[in-house]
Amino acid sequence: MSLKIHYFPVPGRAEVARLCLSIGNIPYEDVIYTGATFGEAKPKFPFGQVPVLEFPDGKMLAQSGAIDRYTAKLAGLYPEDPIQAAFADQAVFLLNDFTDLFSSSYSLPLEEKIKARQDMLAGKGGEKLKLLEKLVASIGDKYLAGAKLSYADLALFVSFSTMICGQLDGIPKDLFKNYPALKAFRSRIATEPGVKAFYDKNSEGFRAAFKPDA
Ligand SMILES: N[C@@H](CCC(=O)N[C@@H](CS)C(=O)NCC(=O)O)C(=O)O
Repeated sequence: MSLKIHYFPVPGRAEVARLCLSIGNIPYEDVIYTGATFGEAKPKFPFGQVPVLEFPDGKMLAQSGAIDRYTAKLAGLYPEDPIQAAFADQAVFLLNDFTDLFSSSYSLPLEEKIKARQDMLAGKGGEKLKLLEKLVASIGDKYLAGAKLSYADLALFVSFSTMICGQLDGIPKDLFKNYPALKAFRSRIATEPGVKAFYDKNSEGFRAAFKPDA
């Protein structure tokens, strides 16, 4: 019996954990839901939402932030040095400040969604992207926390790749044209051997944009 990740057939909030387990060579199984099968399964999840990580004994862990850190620790992708761990978390929390700005737009009708996202990118979202650009520029061609890849690099990579996939209404594929450090960082993390191996095997849908040259 291996770990199971319960989620939808998209990268979304499950992708960092999938990448961590894959890079760490830790066996896991994806349990994928459609709208209808999720409705049936919803009551069995701790907080009625996914992603959920199910342990071999049937225990279930919810909240992507907890799942990401746990799987990163299993895979050696959560820094052991408390200071580096804090810097990894700092980058992820700044990223969350940006992605949280999107959450209310998902349920809007198409035209309102596009407008809300464009306004957000021109306002508060743009301010967060500038902060992310500054942070990523400060590490040069290194990693966000210490001398090696961590879950923070993966979290930013997943989020940035999703943003430029061209399938999110109101978010242009060239979002990073004015953010050269973010663009270069995304491409660089895509070439990390474990990341590249994962997307060589998984390149459908949104994941076509998770390649180095996307
Ligand atoms: N804070 C939670 C949010 C989880 C969440 O919003 N999950 C969504 C999918 S991305 C969900 O399950 N939506 C269906 C529902 O709420 O019924 C996390 O990060 O795991």
